[in-house]
Amino acid sequence: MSKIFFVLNGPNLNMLGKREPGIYGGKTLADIEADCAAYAKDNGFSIDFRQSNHEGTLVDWLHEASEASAGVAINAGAYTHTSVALHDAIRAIGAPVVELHISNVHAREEFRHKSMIAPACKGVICGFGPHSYILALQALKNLTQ
Ligand code: CA2
Repeated sequence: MSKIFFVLNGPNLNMLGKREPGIYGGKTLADIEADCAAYAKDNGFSIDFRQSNHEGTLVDWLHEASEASAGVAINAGAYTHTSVALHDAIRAIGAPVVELHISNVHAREEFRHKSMIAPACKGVICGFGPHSYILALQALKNLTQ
């Protein structure tokens, strides 16, 4: 059976493509999911792509990923900058986790420069637009081969 990676998305990412195209581009989250699924298929693995606006749900999904996946790519949205709960959940699971962002958070407001989850992750990818998702999946593939 092929390897599965979870791709988890946090708050407001369901709004992609509908507002703020100058920062996040014109693709919807469904477009990004389709790109990730196509990349996964080309590379012999599969993805489980999810979005929630709720911190606890993301914690539950990280726990689930520990049993059900080979690794996690996470765009935790604004929870990146605030969530000790996500930091602890990432530390608690065995699967490798890659943090990703569409925008270059370091070129934006100062409150986006700090990631609560980065120290718990294998690495961080940001600033490449929706292609950041593909780069995160490529990193997971390399980490788990
Ligand atoms: O650049 C990223 O991927 C972010 O994780 C996006 C988050 C932001 O809080 C992070 O600092 C960086 C925001 C999620 C998307 O928010 C939208 C708001 C309005 C319209 C469309 C998307």
